[in-house]
Amino acid sequence: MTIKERFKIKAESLSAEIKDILKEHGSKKIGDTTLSQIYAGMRGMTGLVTETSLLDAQEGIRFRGYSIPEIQQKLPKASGGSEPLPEGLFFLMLIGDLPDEKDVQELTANWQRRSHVPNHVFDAIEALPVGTHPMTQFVIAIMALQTESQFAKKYAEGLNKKDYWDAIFDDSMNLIARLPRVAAYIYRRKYKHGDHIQPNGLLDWAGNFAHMLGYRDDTFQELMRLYMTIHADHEGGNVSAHTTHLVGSALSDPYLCLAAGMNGLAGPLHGLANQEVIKWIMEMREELKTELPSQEQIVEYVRKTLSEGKVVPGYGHAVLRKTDPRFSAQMEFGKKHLPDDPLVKTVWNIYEAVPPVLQSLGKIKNPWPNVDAHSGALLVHFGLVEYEFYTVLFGVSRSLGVLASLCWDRALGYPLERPKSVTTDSVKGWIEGKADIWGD
Ligand code: HAX
Repeated sequence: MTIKERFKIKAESLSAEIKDILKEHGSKKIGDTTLSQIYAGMRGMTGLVTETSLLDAQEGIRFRGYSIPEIQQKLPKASGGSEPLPEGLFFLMLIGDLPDEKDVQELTANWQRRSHVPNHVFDAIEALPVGTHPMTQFVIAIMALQTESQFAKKYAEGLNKKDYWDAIFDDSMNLIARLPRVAAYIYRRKYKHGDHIQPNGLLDWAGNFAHMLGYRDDTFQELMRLYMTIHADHEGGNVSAHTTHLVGSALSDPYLCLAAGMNGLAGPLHGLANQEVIKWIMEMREELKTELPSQEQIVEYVRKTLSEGKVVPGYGHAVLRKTDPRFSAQMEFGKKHLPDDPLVKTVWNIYEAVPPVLQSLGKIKNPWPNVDAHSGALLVHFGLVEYEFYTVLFGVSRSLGVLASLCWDRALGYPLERPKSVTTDSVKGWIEGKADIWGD
């Protein structure tokens, strides 16, 4: 059975289950929304269904019930490697079952078959000034790829709504297959004088991405497998996942949806934080004129950052209230492969120094590091020092989660998303008992 046939069976079964759940329990209430929540970015408000992963504030992310250490242990690895293959995580998120070696090999081969990038996409990238931020180039390349959308073509021809998922599935698979080539092209164009590297059809998805970026080291390939796995999904409410889902609810095709999600990922409070972390550490080292600042120096620098009205990048989270297990997984990788790297050691010293300072402010709900606090230092070790590119790496990985979810959105027939908004005048009227805040 193909992965598409397996997905169809799973989707039909869940769709029937959801109908039953709603029939019996549809009028039950989940939580009470406060006025503060409406003004404060909907924090803690349940308003979305996302099948691929679930975030616990204390424990961190679980993909279909499996924690990061569990997926590291249970997902198939590349031959001779010890990190999970992102193909396996995609299979798990899409199908809901752990894949075996054969499933993962099939997915690698499937994505290789779909990976051809048409020339006009490279032309669109080449039309931009070379100094253009890599995330801008990435989004424009995704938009240029939109000419390939099966969903858009079939919808224009009059697609039956029960078949939406099928074209969305093919678009999503094609996009995932093509993104590493596009991202590597942007990297080599901007930083390696346009000296491009052809794909290697014998490698897995992340291994081939590392190869096209120009990094041959086996340990770097392992890092890319881990990186592409742990950045893929963080339930549905984060900006990139929510945006992709929201835009998809208008029946925009996966190219339009992913480009929108990637624009959200490019914000410094979300995915761009990974470049901000390395930029911040490099500036600290330069100002202090040392490669390995002491704890006291770091504390001083953090205080300075805060006094300038800036955030400490890589720290804090809207949902998590503990050290991000994605940070811990990268720390373990560092301890295993590069324990003496001064930049990696600085990241660990920051981990000791920063939380007490943030805690002492009394307003930050989570003083602990998130995924972005660690990733850059590992990349720098292998020579990938061009930190403006880091969010593109995050984006290639994030496509796995948000596009698996988009397949589910259409397979389950979710409707247009359209929450109610209010004005402050209407809130004031409601407080005074003069108006109904919920009225139109
Ligand atoms: N440094 C300084 N101040 C911080 C802070 C940090 N790392 N984290 C939170 N705060 C501040 C907030 O700005 C807010 O201040 P004001 O009341 O003055 O506006 C206050 O503490 C309360 O914020 P919170 O409730 O704890 O956090 P939020 O849910 O509002 O925001 C953020 C969560 C991730 C946006 C926030 O912690 C932050 O800006 N962190 C730094 C940027 C970062 O690392 N982003 C990546 C997050 C993970 C991710 O999406 N990766 O892609």
